[in-house]
Amino acid sequence: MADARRDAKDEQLEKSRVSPEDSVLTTDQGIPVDDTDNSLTVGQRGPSLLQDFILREKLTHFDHERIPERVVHARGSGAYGYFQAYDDSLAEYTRAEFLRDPSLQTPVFVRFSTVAGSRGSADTVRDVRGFAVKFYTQQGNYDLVGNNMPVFFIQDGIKFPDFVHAVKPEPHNEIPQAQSAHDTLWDFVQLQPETIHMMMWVMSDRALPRNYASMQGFGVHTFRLVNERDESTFVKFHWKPKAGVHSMDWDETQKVAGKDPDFNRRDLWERIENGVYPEWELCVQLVPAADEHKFDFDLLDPTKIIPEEEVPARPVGRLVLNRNPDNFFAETEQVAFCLSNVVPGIDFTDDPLLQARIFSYLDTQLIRLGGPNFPQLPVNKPVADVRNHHRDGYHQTEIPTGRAAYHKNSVSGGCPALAGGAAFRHYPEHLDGDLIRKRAETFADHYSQATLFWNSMADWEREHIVAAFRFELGKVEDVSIRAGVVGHLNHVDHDLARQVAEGVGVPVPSPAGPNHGRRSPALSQTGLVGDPVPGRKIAVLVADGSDSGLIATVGEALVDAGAVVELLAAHDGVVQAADGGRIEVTRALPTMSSVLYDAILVPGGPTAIENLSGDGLAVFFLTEAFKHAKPIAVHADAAPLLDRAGIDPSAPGVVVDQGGDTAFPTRFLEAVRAHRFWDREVKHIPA
Ligand code: HDE
Repeated sequence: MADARRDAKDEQLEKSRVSPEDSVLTTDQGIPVDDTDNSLTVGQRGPSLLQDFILREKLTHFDHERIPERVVHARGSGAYGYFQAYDDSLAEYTRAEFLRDPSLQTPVFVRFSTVAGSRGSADTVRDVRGFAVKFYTQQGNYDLVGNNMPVFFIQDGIKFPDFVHAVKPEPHNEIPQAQSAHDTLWDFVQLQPETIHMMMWVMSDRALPRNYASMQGFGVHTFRLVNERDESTFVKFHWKPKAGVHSMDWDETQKVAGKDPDFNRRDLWERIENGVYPEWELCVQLVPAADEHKFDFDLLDPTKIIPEEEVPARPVGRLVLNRNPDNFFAETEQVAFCLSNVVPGIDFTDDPLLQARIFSYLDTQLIRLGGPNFPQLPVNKPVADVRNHHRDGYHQTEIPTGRAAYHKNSVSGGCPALAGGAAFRHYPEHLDGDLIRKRAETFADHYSQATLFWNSMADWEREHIVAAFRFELGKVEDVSIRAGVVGHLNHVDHDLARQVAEGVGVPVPSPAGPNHGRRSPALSQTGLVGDPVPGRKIAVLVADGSDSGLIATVGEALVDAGAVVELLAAHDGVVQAADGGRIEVTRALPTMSSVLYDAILVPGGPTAIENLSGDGLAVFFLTEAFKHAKPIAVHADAAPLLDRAGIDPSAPGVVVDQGGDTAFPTRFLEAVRAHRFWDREVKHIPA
């Protein structure tokens, strides 16, 4: 079978790749250089010379290395892959070939990101994640620039600068970095209730993804699919991860931010290097044009979902990420997503947030990438032919030949000729109205869907949401802002408002009205388990005297299921197994932490257990993993160690091998598949 990673985009990129192999150091002009360590000086201790073009070129290039980071979504990581439609079932709705022709494997580049933090901020902060996909289709580039949450903070793009200024570090002291827990954000929220639905999502575990591979993605806006007859169907795009939707514990994310700020980036990179390719299903919710007004919300309002129980999300294709970029700056930093990049068969709606985005992305690339030729950068270049009369500008890297840079022309034989039937045609929407500056009345309900979200959560999800509001508002200094937010939560659900109010020391408001009681089970992570095992990291705690038999059998079962198994001991090198054999240590305990792993295995061997029980790092490792609701598998010998770590061996997710239990590896694997045991009682655990 042909290597799916060698596609048209990769072949195109190959022409831009420059390898250092078998090369000699030169200047940018190709002049060979034999000393890049010493500048040209007068005598050994004399001044440097202006004529030292080697020094000047090196410094000048360095001085100009930085470009502006993205205004939002500055921190991100990307990868290449492909998209393939399952069948031709969308052919009746859209002219977009990549969506309707199952024989096409369309190359893609995907960039995941956090929103608020700077380029060097930590991955695991409480934030929305960007999920931007560039499809290099044969009809031109299509960019689906989405998030991992299906709604947004605001309804109209004109509010975006206000919102971003509120969530970013405060302007007087540039504090806090990559955090939403500060006064200006929550002040914005209390004064702009359209944010409330999105704030429910941001306070939920969706804002703490375990990895990019287990995040859902959403196009957020309602778009249009347009067919050959110029008929339009409304569409919402969803990405559903094969690995399920999984999150981390809030305490854990904060620790990971220090232990490994690149946690999500590293995970994506390692998965792809290890051949555990992240995969998503593209699903669409289709709404016939005639049904535009049949919902109790406005389809054009980006603070609303279409509940999947009302309009099912129908799977139409598969996205696979299978190749890491060669160079972070050249590819991941310079990739330029633009909402205006649509292909024939996909079109916009009048969603006022979307309308502003169609302008904003192209605009931002012009300053970020320094001019109008950024689509020529290798990562941005379409695999479709590009021919037009645009000329010149900074960084023109192509050499357009011929005399005519205008249309119509006769000197170039009229070329490039107009595209005819294959051309992009805007959906011929009929519009009629007065110019007004006023929010649509159909956008006025800010609470019903926030309530729907709350009602749809499992108990543990609700507990996490309450804890998140308490944490965030607890950091807000102005108590009137806390009370203002609680006032809005009271319209979402009185019990939610009460719990938050009690946590942040503001009065509990009297009930604002009954909860409508509706639920959308598709919103809870409980039902989105998937298969999270491939790529998962399992720590095996070993010491002199460990039973290597159990390590082998359980390790094999885990590795067969795609997990990564690492053996941790007090020191690097080897430890001696109970049977006198050698156990190779993968990493020394002091360099790692439980928060970097998904599950823990402690093999038996009384001496090893005694050794581990005397090692504070090993004991804390277990205590902390237990606190973070992770699966823990131990041999029965480990009882004293569990005791020291404050772990109840009968707690959910603690798998004990009484000795010779052949089902033990399977039982542990099932626990790893379950991801976390959120119902575990951990209040008394100090970690
Ligand atoms: Fe963005 N957004 N955004 N945004 N956005 C940017 O474009 C903007 C919005 C999203 O990996 C910027 O290239 C406006 C919604 C992602 O490179 C900028 C509005 C959604 C990324 C910009 C929105 C997003 C961006 C900054 C309101 C989810 C990262 C740098 C009208 C559906 C793309 C850049 C990447 C990036 C503007 C709202 C997602 C400034 C004006 C809604 C994933 O152009």
